[in-house]
Amino acid sequence: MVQQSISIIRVPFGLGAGRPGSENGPDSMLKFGLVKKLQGLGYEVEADQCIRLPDGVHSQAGTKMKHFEEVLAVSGQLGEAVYETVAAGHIPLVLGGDHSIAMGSLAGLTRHYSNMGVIWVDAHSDLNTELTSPSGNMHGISLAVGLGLSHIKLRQIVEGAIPLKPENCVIIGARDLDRDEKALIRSTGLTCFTMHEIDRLGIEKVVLEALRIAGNGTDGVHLSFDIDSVDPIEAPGTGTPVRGGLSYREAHLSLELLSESGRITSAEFVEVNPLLDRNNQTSKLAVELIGSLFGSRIL
Ligand code: EXY
Ligand code: MN
Ligand code: MN
Ligand code: MN
Repeated sequence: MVQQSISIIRVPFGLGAGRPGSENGPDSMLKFGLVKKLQGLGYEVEADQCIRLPDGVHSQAGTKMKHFEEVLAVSGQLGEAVYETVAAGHIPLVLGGDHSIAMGSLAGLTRHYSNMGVIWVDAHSDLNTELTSPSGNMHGISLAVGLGLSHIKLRQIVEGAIPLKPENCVIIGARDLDRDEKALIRSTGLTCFTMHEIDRLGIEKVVLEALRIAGNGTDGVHLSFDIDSVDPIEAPGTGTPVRGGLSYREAHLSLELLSESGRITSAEFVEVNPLLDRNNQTSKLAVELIGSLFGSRIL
């Protein structure tokens, strides 16, 4: 990590997902020792920012994308908070909440960074658009919005935000892709290391290559970590689990390598759903993984 002061931004919002519960993610990660862990690693930590759905925002019944207005409203608030945080010289650590909030993170960050790389660790690619989404859930379109491939533009969420460049975006851990997402990945030149590539190349090679791609000519690299990238045996508490994910050690090594690179300038951890968890093991795992990203090591 490049700076020594972390500003945690809680986003207790889950309407972008298909199942309730991820709105409880931020408090659960704090409850299981996140602040103490980061302080123990030598960081100054602020955790007072909390982004809530503004009053009076309601979705139009009958529209294909569910809770569209609420997602845009939360993303706008989050985007401003992330922008202020990074402009003030703190590392934004966003805690979700479902993955639709990434639209806000990306909007706020691209207002600050003129050339930002993204490493998207996820069982999914979140590359559907309003036209292709099979579920109407907004958490399945957030990277498409970030890349400017959706009708929703980042600049509508935060003034001055700009689209990501596919040549600086990397997905790691994908294993559940829709037909239209596969077509988009092939046509945009974005790099996608599915679990097949991870099995064949090994996670170290994949992460180092992801860092080269996301760091190539960029002035910031954002990590968007969806906990469903980890195998459901280790991370059952999430709304769209998919078998055959990252092992416990693959997840930790990924974050240890990202940490050692010194290139990660912001991060978000999303889709932790305590209502679906087993003995809070997913919340506890998320706290451990964030610790690895910020320097925790075995020895
Ligand atoms: N591709 C499916 C959809 O678009 O509805 C599933 C998306 C799941 C998204 C989760 C957050 O990663
Ligand atoms: Mn401050
Ligand atoms: Mn996701
Ligand atoms: Mn996912």
